[in-house]
Amino acid sequence: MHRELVQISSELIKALDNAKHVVVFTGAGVSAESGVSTFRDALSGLWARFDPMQLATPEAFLADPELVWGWYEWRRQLLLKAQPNSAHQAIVKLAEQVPKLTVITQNVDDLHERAGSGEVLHLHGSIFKPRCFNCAKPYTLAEPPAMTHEQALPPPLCPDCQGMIRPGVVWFGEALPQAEMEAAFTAAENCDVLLSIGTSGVVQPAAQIPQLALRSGAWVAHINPEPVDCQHPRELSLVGAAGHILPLLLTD
Ligand code: BJW
Repeated sequence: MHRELVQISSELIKALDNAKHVVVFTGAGVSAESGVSTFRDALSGLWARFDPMQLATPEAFLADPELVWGWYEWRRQLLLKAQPNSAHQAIVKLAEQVPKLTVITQNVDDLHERAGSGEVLHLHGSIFKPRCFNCAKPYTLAEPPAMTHEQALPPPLCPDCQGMIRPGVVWFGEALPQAEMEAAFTAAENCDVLLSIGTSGVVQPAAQIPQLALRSGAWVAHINPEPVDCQHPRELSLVGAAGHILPLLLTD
């Protein structure tokens, strides 16, 4: 057991050693060390510069499709250049050290998959799976245009119905994908340890997942540079960057 972690919690390490099923629940913070902006960090988060209601709702898209599509194409271009970091890689190694591990992410990037995680439950969709706003048919995107900054771009049109192509993400006011939600809630109810990594825990219904695991008897550890207020005896806050803390949880 790593000395730094013994000081943090030997109980968590014991729970991990005995766990039959571990859930890893991630938010934007797990990709921060890959250079991907979070949403709500006061200085560097996307929402410090943009109003979420102007960019991440279906109403915003219909009101100004070029603004919204251009913003997502800019982010897609950045994500294509980003690489998985040591947090994504530690999750892959952890999966080799426990009998069963489920990755649930709120992220629309594919960095877990590119690090080598198998099945990943994407609760808020994927920026790489656009579809028609009108008929929902999936659309294959070309490389994003070279952009040096966010810029307005007209969305492509659906070859079948001429509807506008939209990003394959879940916007505010939209339902989460049902199969992923059900699988995520079932995993949270049946795991022994849940690691909640790099999420502010404010967006519903995903934010219920750690509480669901706690109520079902699991240990829950929050990994975040900001301390997380813990109310439950089986809940811990491991303060630090995911890329630093997660490798400490691995068996040497
Ligand atoms: C690090 C780090 C490092 C930094 N290492 N950590 C109940 C009450 C109130 C409101 C609602 C409610 N139920 C529903 C709502 C409305 C709404 C909601 O939750 N609003 C609240 C914000 C008030 N929810 C919805 O609308 C959801 N839909 C819904 O409920 O539908 C109901 C319905 C049912 C049936 C039919 C129709 C409707 C949908 C929510 C969709 C969220 N979408 C977004 C945008 C996705 C597209 C895009 O990428 O643009 O998803 S919003 C944004 O927030 C994104 C994220 O996945 C999500 C969560 O953010 P996350 O990941 O936690 O990031 P941050 O930035 O908040 O936090 C980063 C953390 O990392 C910080 O803590 C840092 O400290 C930390 N960190 N560096 C570790 N190195």
